[in-house]
Parts: sequence; C-alpha cells; structure tokens
Amino acid sequence: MHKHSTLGEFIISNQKQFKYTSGELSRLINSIRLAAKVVNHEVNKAGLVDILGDAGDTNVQGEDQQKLDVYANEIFMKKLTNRQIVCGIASEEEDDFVTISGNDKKNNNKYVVLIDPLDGSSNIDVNVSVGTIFSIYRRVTPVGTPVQKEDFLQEGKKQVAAGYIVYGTSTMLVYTTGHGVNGFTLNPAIGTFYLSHPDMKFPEDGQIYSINEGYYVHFPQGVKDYLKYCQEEEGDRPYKARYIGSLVSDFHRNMIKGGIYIYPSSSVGPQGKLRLLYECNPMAFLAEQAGGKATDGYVRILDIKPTELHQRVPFFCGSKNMVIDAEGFMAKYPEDANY
Ligand code: AHM
Ligand code: MG
Repeated sequence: MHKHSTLGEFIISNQKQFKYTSGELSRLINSIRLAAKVVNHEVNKAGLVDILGDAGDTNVQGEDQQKLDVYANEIFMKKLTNRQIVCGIASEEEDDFVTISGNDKKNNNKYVVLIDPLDGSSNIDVNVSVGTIFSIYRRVTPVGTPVQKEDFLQEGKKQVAAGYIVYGTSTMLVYTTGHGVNGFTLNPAIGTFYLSHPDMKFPEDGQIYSINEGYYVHFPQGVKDYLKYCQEEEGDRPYKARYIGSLVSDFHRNMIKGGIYIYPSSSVGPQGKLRLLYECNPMAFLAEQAGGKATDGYVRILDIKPTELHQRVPFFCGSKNMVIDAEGFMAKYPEDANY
C-alpha cells in the first residue's frame, strides 16, 4: 500500500492478512476510526466552548474526571455498541466491563475491546495533546454467550490489534494488527485519515528519556541509578529529558525520534500509575511491532497474566537498547521487582 492511501482503503486491502476473515475486525477498526473523528472534533473546540472543567465526578480510581473524558467514553462506547461489532467493552472510565448482547440477544461477535477513551486528560485545559488508546482481543469463552471477565483478562501477547489516536498539532491514528505499525494523519478539511507514516519503527537507540522526575525521591534505586546514567557526560550522553505527561504523545515522539518512557513503581504507588489493560498492553504491543521493547523493569509486559481489570503496572517502554540498559540497572535490585 503506498503512501497517501486513506485509512479506509488500507483497512480493506489488509483484511486478508487476518487469520479469520469475516471482516469483523475491519469493521471494528472502522468504527474506532469514526469515533476518533467525532472525539477529535470535540477535543479541538475544547478551548471555544464551555465544555472544560471537572464533570464533578471522580472515576473508579478516585481521580478527577474531566468533561471530555466522559464525552469521549460515551462516544466510543456508543459507536462500538450501536454497530454491534463487539461482544464486550471494558473502559478505563467504567467500573466493570459491559456486555453487548445485541437486540436479539444473539451476539455472535468474537471480539472484545478495551479502551482508555481520553488519556492524559489533565492536559486538555492547557491545550496540550491528549490521546485515545485501544486494545482488541478475541474472546476466549464460547461465541453467542455473554462475555466473562476472563475474556478481558488475557495476556497482552494475545492482542489481535491495538492502537492510539493522538489529538496533537495534527490528529493521527496509529495502529497494529500484528503486521507492523502504521500511522495515519487526519486531513481535518475533509475528515479523512491518510497513510502518512507507513511501517513505523523505533530507532534501536535513542537519546530521549521521559519520566516524571519530580517524583525522584519516591523512585526505586534502580530507576535513580538509571537516571543518573542518562545524565552523565559519556558517549552519546547526557540524554534529553522530554515529558509531556500524556502517554500517547510521549510514546509517539519517542517512537519517531528514539527514546524511553518510564513510569516506575514508587514508594507512593508500588504498582506505578498506568493500567496494564488500557494503557501498557496496547502500547507494549505497538512498541514490539515497531521494533521496540516494553517491560515492567524486569519482565515483558505482554507476558503478564492480568488478575484485575484496573490493575496497574510499572512501565518501561521504547527504543530497544535503552530499555535493555534500564533493565540492567533494575536487575541490581531484584527485591524491587513487582512480584
Ligand atoms: P490518566 O489515564 O488519568 O490520564 O493518567 C495517565 C497519564 C499518562 O498519559 C501520563 O503519562 C501519566 O498519566 C502522567 O502522570 P504524572 O502526572 O503522574 O506524571
Ligand atoms: Mg489513562
């Protein structure tokens, strides 16, 4: 597929790559594409209308929820439910997963979606990029029966597709179905995504580290040692520090330029902050498909067997050699491993 083809064309021409060719997955990605455009429209006018501010609600993890989170959640839930192309959805903004049984109660769809509808939403009111993250699995329980928790609690390596939308200076949709990573840029004038970044790859080495260093005192010693290493004058170091505080944007930049993103465990958050199912697994799948690496500092993210929907996990992700270096520092403190 050559550059400048549209996402719609790309989805159709790649349908044959999928093992199960009912077109279900293509329809699913299509509806994510549509929802992305609606959310994009709303995010873009966030500064114009009185839509900003807290919705007065907190999400299931007790964090402030901004209005646009609620809106984005609704849009993605609606688009995926209305077309009845999935049998279940779990969202970072919802307590529990949602079963979609269809009007006739005969939902024969095979896929479940896990979604973080608007990640980094604390950035909205300062006009900084936010994103949507999605992850798709084939259900493991029998088709035609209501989905169960185990359909969602699958290891990340079982994902059939994952991706994100970054609502940035331009809006991009980046995704993988296990055959590399492709990026599409939205032409807002006509509302079409074009293939702008075919076969995206993390540079093997990078010179950017992205971490909230304000929490330094709370970090495990391995992370402190690695940060010291990043800042030393030696070879291609010191590295640059870049931290937007919006995972999708930090990841996107690092994939293009080469870098590592770290959200470690800390004395105040022993499991880190990011959610395994909605944030780390999809990003880890994308990272590996782009030649990068993702671990919790000790073990591969995609190998972790989830136990809870909203489980958190420390996250080290990015250019392969940078993650390997960071793991080397962590390995000196095996007592800090998550298990
Ligand atoms: P959210 O899902 O509540 O938006 O939190 C996830 C975000 C990530 O996008 C970002 O990398 C991280 O939280 C920033 O956290 P912190 O402000 O602690 O550095
Ligand atoms: Mg999030």
